[in-house]
Parts: sequence; structure tokens; C-alpha cells
Amino acid sequence: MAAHRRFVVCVVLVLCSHCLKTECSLDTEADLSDDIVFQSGSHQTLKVGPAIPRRYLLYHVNHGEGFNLRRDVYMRIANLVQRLQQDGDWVLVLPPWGRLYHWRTRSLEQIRIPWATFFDVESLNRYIPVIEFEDFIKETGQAAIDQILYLQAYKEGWTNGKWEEKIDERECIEPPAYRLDEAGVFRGWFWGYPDAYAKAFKCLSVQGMARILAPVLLNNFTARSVFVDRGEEILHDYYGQVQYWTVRRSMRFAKHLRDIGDEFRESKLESTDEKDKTVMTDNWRDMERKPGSAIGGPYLAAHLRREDFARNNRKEVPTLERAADQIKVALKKYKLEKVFVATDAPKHEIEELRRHLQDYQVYNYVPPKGVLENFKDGGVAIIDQWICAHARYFIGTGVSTFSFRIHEERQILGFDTKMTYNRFCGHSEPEDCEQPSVWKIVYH
Ligand SMILES: Nc1nc2c(ncn2[C@@H]2O[C@H](COP(=O)(O)OP(=O)(O)OP(=O)(O)O)[C@@H](O)[C@H]2O)c(=O)[nH]1
Ligand SMILES: *[C@@H]1O[C@H](CO)[C@@H](O)[C@H](O)[C@H]1NC(C)=O
Repeated sequence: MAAHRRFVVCVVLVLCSHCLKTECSLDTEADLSDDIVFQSGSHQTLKVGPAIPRRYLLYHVNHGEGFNLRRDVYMRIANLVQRLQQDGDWVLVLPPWGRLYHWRTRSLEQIRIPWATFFDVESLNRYIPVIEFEDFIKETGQAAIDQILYLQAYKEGWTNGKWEEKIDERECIEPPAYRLDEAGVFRGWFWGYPDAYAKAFKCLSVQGMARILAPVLLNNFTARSVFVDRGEEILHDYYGQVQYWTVRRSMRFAKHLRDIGDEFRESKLESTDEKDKTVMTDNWRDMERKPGSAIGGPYLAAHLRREDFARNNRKEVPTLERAADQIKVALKKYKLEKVFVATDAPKHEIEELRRHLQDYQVYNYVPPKGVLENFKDGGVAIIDQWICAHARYFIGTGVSTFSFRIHEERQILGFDTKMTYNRFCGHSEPEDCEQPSVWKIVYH
């Protein structure tokens, strides 16, 4: 998983100049079609054309991927929908959350979770039209999807070592994850909805940015609802550019989770938005902050990714003792006494970390039973991220997408990148290990 993600990041970097080039041709096309619509309308006073039928884009991500990589895939797909919107009435159907590898609390049923549990759906809707899967069922009358497009790489890899953008209908490389049943429809995993099915299934080999799917969805597959599986196969159209940050800004966490995090900040960490200069506007579109305008609460936040990262002995993971040493250096430098630790570590590891930091006040968020029951492991992780996002200083774990999303959240709130783009040096790395690359927020 992680190797795959690193690979994706490299490709994005290499292709940056390439995507800039193709950008202009696509934009011209859009402008032309706008003109035509406008002209025909201006000749006749009352021109009632046939209503454009609403089309639905559904998508799914490979089962093994974590929550925070899935958030990244949402951004790629949302920008595709934004592109499709120029040519019709498209709506993105949000894939219910569930069965994530890292969601370990066995006593909970963590399946068919709507996006509203974790995100502010109204905010998402301010960028592109989105609906929950349950609403899709209500709107269309049944959990039936017209067409599955299963994305995969090219069997032959990159031919003669050259990377180019392409997409073709191909035979499935792996045995298909959907099977035709006696009734002639495709059955498989549709987020735990046993009645859901699809009418048609195809594999597409793809190498390219999300928008490479646009002409295919507009011209080749004209079914009303199209389900793109393995959405992580396509790359960001504009990594780190305006479109990237706009959709990222639209991904606000659900208010009920933010409130819980804020309550913890206030009661334990002496942190409130007024004092910390992190007050948010109601609409993210009106929020543009100068880097450095946010001060943050009087605490340091650390994200310490353990579990599988530690078990696999990744070089980016520090021993708890070394993590504590690095935290102490920053606490002294910024004259702070309080530490908030977000981690997936077992209790005994948190206790060990506390022992190494006994001269300081160490906090971590332990959810009351009701919070865990209502908002699940995913909600608790978001509360952790939210508290980290409001600290004066943040230090994360290298290559963890959990930490990456905190970096972004802090830029949106207006923190200086120096107080954000920091990570622990792992057990087999030098003390001055390479720090995360800074992706500065852009608004225009
Ligand atoms: N509550 C909480 N959960 C965490 C924390 N760190 C990781 N997790 C859980 O572990 C999951 C995996 O982390 P992700 O950020 O999704 O992904 P990653 O850390 O990059 O790991 P992979 O993508 O799986 O390689 C998260 O989605 C959480 O469920 C943490 O600090 N607090
Ligand atoms: C889409 O249709 C065009 C024109 O018929 C064809 O050349 C192309 O191969 C098709 N692409 C896919 C992915 O089906």
C-alpha cells in the first residue's frame, strides 16, 4: 500500500509540466461549449429544451487502503465530477464507509457509515453536487448500478520505459471482483448493501490523471449511473494547485466531531479559537488565511503512527524514547509545557511515552463510550486530527497519510508551514533526517 502511494507521488511530480500543457486544451473546449449554449439561448425568448438527465458517478477504493488515502481519492474524483459538470448534470454518490483494516474496535458494527458521520456534507456540496448512497437508492428507486468500470494498470507496464497518459478497454488482469449471477446481474461488495447489483461490468486499463476519464464517461459509456472501482488508480489532475486546495477546503469535518475536539481543547489545553486565531467562517469559500496568522493553542501536538508501521519496523518510526527526546527539544524551543499525543499505539506504549516525558503534561484523547459508539474509530481519529490541527506546533510521522492530512488542515487554518511540516526521525535515520516537503496552500 505505502509503496504504491510513494510511486503515485513520484509520478505526479514527474508529470507536473506535462499536466500543465494539457490543461489549456481542455479549458478551451469548455469555453467553446459555453459559448454555443449561450448563443442559442439568446435567439429565442422561450426555448424549452429536453431536460438533461441527471447522471450518477459512484466510485470505490481498493479494500486495503486507509481512511486518509481514501480522502485523497475523493479529491481526485471530485475534480473529475467538476470537469464533467461542464457537460451535463452529474452528481457524485459518496461511497459508504466500512470494513477498514485499521478500524479495530470489534464491538462496533463499522459498515454502511454515511459520509455525514465524518464530514460536513453541505460543505462538500458547495464544491460539487454530492449525495449519500442511501439517497441514490431513494432517487433511482433501487440499489442498481448501470455500469461498473474496473480500473487497472496495463498488463505490459510502461512500454519502452516511457510514461504516457492512456486509457483502453482491456481484459481483466485479475479475476473480476464481481460475478454474474443466475439473474444475469453482477454481484459483489457494494459497501455492505446485499441488494445492490450492477447491470454491466468492464475492465479499463488506465494510466493518467482523473480527467482522462471525462471523455470516456461522456462518450463511451452513456449509462445513467457509472461506478468506477479502484479509483486510486487515477492520479490528481492538479496536485498541489488551486483545484487541489479548493476541493481540500471543501472537506470540512462534521460539526459534531469538531465540537468534541474543541471542547477537549478548551477544557484540557487552554485552547480556544478566539485566543488562538483559528476562528472559521461558516462557508469555506470565504475563508482565506495568511500563513502565520494562526497562533494555535499553547501545546505541542504529535502524531505517532505505531501499529503496523512499528510492527513492520519502518525506518521512519522512532523508538518511543527517541520520539520523546524529539518532543522535548521542540517543547523547550517553543517554551511549551503541554503535549497532545495522537496515536494508534496500545495503552502500554502510551504509558511508556508518558514516562519518558514525565516533566511535562501529556494528554491523549480517550473517547467516552457514547462517542465511540456513535462516531466509531473513524470519528475518534478525526477528533485526534482536529486537536493536532490546532496546536501551536505539530510533529508527525513520516509517510503517514494521517499526518499529511493534518499538515493540510493547518494550512487551511492559517498556520506557518514551519510550525507544521515537521516529522519524527525514525530509529535508523539521522537526527537531521529529511523533513516533509511543503505544499503551500494556494487560493487563486
Ligand atoms: N485515533 C487515531 N487513529 C489513528 C491514528 N493514527 C492512525 N490511526 C488509525 O490508523 C489508520 C491508518 O492511518 P491512515 O492515515 O489512514 O494511513 P497511513 O497511516 O498512511 O497508513 P497506510 O495508508 O495504511 O499505509 C487511520 O485511518 C486511523 O484509523 C491516531 O493518531 N489516532
Ligand atoms: C472510446 O471511443 C472511442 C471512439 O469510438 C474509441 O476510439 C476509444 O478506444 C474508446 N475508449 C474506451 C476507453 O473505450
